[in-house]
Amino acid sequence: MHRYVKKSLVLLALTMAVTACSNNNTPPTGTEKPAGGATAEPTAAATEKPEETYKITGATYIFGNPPPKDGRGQQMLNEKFNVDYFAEKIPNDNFVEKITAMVAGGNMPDQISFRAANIDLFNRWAKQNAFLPLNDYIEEFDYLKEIPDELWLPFTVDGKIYGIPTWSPVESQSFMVRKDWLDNLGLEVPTSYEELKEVAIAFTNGDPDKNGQNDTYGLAIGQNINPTFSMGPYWQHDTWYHQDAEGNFLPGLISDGRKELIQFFSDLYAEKALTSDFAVVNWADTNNEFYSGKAGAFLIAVRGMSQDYMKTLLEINPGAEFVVLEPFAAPDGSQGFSAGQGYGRMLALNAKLADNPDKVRKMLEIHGFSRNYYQASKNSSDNEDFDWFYGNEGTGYTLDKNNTRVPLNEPAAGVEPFLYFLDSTAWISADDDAEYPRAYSEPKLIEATQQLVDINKKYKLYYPPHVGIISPAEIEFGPELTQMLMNEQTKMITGNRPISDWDAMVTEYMDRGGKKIIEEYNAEIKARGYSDRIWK
Ligand SMILES: [Ca+2]
Repeated sequence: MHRYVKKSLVLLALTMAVTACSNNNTPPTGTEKPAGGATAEPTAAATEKPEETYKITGATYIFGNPPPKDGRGQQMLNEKFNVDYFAEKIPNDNFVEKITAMVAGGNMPDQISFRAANIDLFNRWAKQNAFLPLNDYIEEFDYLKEIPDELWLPFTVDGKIYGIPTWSPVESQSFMVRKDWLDNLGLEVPTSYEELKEVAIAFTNGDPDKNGQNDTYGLAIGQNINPTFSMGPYWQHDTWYHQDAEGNFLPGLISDGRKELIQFFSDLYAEKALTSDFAVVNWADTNNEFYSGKAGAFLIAVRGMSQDYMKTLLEINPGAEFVVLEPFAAPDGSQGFSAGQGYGRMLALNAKLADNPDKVRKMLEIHGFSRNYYQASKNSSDNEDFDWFYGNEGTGYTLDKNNTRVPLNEPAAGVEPFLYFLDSTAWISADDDAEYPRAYSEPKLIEATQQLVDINKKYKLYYPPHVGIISPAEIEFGPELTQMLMNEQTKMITGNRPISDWDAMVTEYMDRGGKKIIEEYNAEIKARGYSDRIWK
């Protein structure tokens, strides 16, 4: 009872403090710095004493150089939240070594923001109770309540949630096809592998660029059978979609869907309708096959596309047009793509904070603020949180004619507060517009990106059960087995091993550790409570 009352008061105080911060347009006192007023008078009255100035330590990784220790942005952060806050930004190359020394030596800071790739370390330390369970706090903070259930799964151990995911797109990639080539040959946009095969062969034999030369082909593909050309999780090699007779999920790389896809590639290889020396072509050269106007189909993602590559292609083929493929209907009736893993990093808090819940709340308040999403097309210095975060218009940034924020300083100057947060990745919720096409200026790339965004809206995404699980057997055998499967499947595509050997290949995988990997993954999947496939 006592505890409940105290918690309510603190919550009330917190709400009022936050309100005082965000409604700076009506400062009753006329002071210059209402945003610094985390200890506004009503708060003090309600809690009987001014808010404590917490010292908050943290560690994360950085590519490039960290900002200077006591820059303007750091001082602004400390003032605004009434804290002594420090996020150590460790160069990425040393990050794992350094946090391992911290945690193993009992010197974990108050919080660590991990890379998604560190999920094995995260899992190990979560199981060793190094982190604070966050379940109760999630109910208190709107920014945490906004995170969908499936994105908590990777950070959940025995029902306790130890990590907060940072946003990364769930939107799937797809594949774009040269629409001008389809039109030149009178072909429709393919909606199945059978149709895609016809298109790829026609692109190889039908002179789709109408230059009178036999100089084009279908699919651009490189070593390790990349990109995947998987048109749904049924065919996807790096997801867990198929299930065995007992209901255990299986890795896509040994699935029936993958076998169909390898047969498809094998058929195209025989027709010279995919990159002929793909087994030894690296990623840059695979890109070049498409962006030099030779191949007619290649990968597209919602972000991270190279505008320079696209410009190169448009110089060679000014009339190039692109159509993005919708997912194909699978033999089991499903139609849609797999969701991206949906997190780029995760935040964990030190278990020792269990006896200091108010400090935890302060940390979460700051973390929540750092995740505010400012939609680029609506950038405005009138938005006081935006203006503050980026160091004030005229000092930290200006807005160009497209309303895009242009920084006025190098990060090394330490002018902007956002540099000093442990993490400054905005959380873009399902209801927000991520405005992916705004990343580009080339109209045809903008248009293709918009097609992919629209397709992602049109179909449900599959949320696979394995995300975030790294089993001991996977660590021991996984990389070698994956390479073995890639090599054998490459041989099957090029005709050096018959596809009728598929079952023998799967048996070899199972015997060399695959069986153990599948058992361990499924034990974790069951412990998470994931049973029926999640599409949403
Ligand atoms: Ca030609």
